[in-house]
Amino acid sequence: MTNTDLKSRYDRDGYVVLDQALSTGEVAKLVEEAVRICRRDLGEIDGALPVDPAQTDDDALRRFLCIHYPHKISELMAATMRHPAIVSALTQVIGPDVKAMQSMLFIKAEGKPGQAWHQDEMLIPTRDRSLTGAWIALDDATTENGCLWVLPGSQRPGVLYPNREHDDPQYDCTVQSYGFPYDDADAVPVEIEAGSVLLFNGYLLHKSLPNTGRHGFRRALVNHYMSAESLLPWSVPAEGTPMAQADFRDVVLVAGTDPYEYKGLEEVRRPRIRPDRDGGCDRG
Ligand SMILES: O=C(O)CCC(=O)C(=O)O
Repeated sequence: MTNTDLKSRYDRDGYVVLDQALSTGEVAKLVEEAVRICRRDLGEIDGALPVDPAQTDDDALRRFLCIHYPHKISELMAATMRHPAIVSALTQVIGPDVKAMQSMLFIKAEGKPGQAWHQDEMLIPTRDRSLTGAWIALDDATTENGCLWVLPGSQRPGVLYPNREHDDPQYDCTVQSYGFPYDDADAVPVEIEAGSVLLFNGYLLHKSLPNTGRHGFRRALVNHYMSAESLLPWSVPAEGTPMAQADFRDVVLVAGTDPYEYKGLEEVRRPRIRPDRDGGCDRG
């Protein structure tokens, strides 16, 4: 795919697949690292159950639906944020200056829920609509094991649809978008091979269904990026700072320059689990 094709497809559909952007060896190393993370060899994860050294690797993995911010404890996950094939595509769709603000490691063993329709910009609000997700498949992602589904073109109106909590057992505890002018018949499953990357716009409506496979994980590493020119009002600003100046500085520059370098960086987030529906949804 030429760079022009990549950009025009991304602008039209809100997503593009980078086939085999990671090699088999790179995927294997990330899968091994996922085991070390889940065994807590690399550091603590807020909300995780205590480690049981007698557990098999698979059982250690199965305890997690998703771990947020694994790049904080894993050099390999942090390096993968800067993967050249992904960064090259990001500079096509975002621009020359790109920063990352989060990573998520999905394990999603058989029986684990999906995530309801949502737009990532509702959760991570850039000021210039530049939010872009890079969903890296660590296993072949299929409709059976809970691949992503997208509503192509749903990013184009540039509208953030409302959100609500839900009790649908197919989905984890994160909120669900509603009131949008598309329905499930418009949805397209994005089945991709391990090592391929789905790059998608922060306004694109997307969801995943449960892993209905009999055995096996649907692992994916998801990193989020945006233009380094935009402030990111994603956390409560320091006392005395007006909300209009809020700027999340727990970021990693992956391309170009950071015009706000003078502000320095700040550790705001630590690795934590995403609650599974089994563990109850904390709505406190
Ligand atoms: O991988 C999944 O199941 C959901 C991921 C997702 O929706 C996201 O990264 O925004």
